Amino acid sequence: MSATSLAEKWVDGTAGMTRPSNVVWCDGSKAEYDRLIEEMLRDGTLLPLNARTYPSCYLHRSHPSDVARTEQLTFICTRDKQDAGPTNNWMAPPEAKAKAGAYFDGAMRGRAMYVIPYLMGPAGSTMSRTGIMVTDSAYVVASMHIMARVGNVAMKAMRRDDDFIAGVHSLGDLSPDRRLILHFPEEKLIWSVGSGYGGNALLGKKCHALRLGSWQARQEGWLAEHMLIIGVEDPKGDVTYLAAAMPSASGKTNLAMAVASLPGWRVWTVGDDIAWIHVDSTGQLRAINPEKGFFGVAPNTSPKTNPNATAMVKSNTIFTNVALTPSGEPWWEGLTPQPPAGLVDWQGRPWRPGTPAAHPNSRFTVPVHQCPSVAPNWEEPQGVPISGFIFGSRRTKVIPLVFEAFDWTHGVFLGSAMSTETTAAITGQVGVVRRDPMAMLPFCGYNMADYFAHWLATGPRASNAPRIFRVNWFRKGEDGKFLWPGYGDNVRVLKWIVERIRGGGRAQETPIGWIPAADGLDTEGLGLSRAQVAEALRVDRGEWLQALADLGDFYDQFGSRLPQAIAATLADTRRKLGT
Ligand code: OXD
Ligand code: MN
Repeated sequence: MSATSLAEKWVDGTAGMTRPSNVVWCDGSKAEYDRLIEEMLRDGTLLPLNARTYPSCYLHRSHPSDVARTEQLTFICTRDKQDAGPTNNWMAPPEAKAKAGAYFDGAMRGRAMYVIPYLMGPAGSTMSRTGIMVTDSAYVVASMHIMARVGNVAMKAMRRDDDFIAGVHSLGDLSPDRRLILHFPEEKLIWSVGSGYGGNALLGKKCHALRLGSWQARQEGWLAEHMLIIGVEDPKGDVTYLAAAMPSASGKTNLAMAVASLPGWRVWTVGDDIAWIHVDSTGQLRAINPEKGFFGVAPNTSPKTNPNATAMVKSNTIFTNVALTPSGEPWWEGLTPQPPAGLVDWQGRPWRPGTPAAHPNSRFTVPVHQCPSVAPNWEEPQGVPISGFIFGSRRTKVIPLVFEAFDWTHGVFLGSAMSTETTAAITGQVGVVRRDPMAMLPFCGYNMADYFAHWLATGPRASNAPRIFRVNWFRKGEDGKFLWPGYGDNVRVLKWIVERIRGGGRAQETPIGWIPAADGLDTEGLGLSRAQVAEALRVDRGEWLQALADLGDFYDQFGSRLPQAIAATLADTRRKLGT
């Protein structure tokens, strides 16, 4: 059977369930994108923005109850519940299919069903993978055009006739009561119904590239990670590539395109959200960005916090749930110090001060190549060589600004120990501390204990395993103010990391890892006192012991599946801290 015919057969079966009025195979062309935009401008799905200052930019307003990922409605549907593990919602595949099948039944009646063959990763890369998704949302098709490589390029990349992840998406009736995001890793299948929100509906992104991707990665011996990829260039012109895991809406896009505050230093952007990482035949870890666009959080993006993003969203961008100025420009909190007069809020109503103008999880969708800091080699099929991993989270307490793991196993432990304060990227309470190992809690498609084991096994396969670092830009002092300025000054931390990787960088040993020595960080011109830097880097034994007790409880749920090396490293750290 040819590749096309197996895909066609699956598409026919899906149409039999959803019963669209017609089926449209997408080719990924500009003409197709333009047609979709026209159609959405006509039916009000998109509003035009100021054609002079924001050419080819549009605003989409979503249903007010469909604005973020809904983790409580997201399931891993494996035959054996243990394979999904205790950190995932699980449903037995037959039950999941029966439930969602009822929502999908005839859901596309009167609408077109678009078939989108898409490639995650650069054309010509052995690391890239194909997906074929269907959807009844033109907004999803246009967004997929920006976020993935759509059309024949995807079909051509298939290695076998069944070498694709199949995804079914329908807006359904957009009711949260009839919304499910289901993953069937054993069948390479995704079913998503009842949401048009990017993280739930652009199936190439979280569903394929992370949840099913991580499952495939474990089987095939690679890593699918919630990580940005950057090249850090020093004043001599040498570039060191790093991959960094950070929870949603915690400054990942800002770091991915940071403008260095240090003369001669520069950050090159390869990706801002997902990294697929392989050990090559020489033992070098290499990463590709499987995506072709950014789906970034708008609020707080400004010429100060992220000048590159502010510049790149000035054309060919789809905005979702931002506010609108009287001159037809997008606006969000933080873009300018004062809100412009006459704002219309994200729901299309006159803005009332004291209420959000843009939704806190409002987004921009924009092609990667528009980023002024895009790395010249960002689409290199063999990927970029990774020399260091960074695990970063949002913690007002406990976690120092930066420290380095003693070795690979200790670094995996530090990643597994990550916790963070929640943000508006997920539906639910904002600002509560939750465990988020490697920033993968919502995205690991299998038992997280097995995921830790997979990480532990990957380092020794590398001829020169990357160094592992932990960062936290969000620590606050007694006065409730951030201890570190963040943004472009984070490059000062990257400088220390690069120095450490190259065998330099002054550091002192502590029970939790290597911390920059008093003069280790380049703080010249920052105006920070020595005491403030010391406070940002301080290891508080009491806070740590409490945090490690909580970590122990988290690990307990994995039972005997938790790798022994992780349990041993926890015990070792406790002992060093003086219990
Ligand atoms: C994202 C997320 O959209 O992590 O990248 O929620
Ligand atoms: Mn993300």
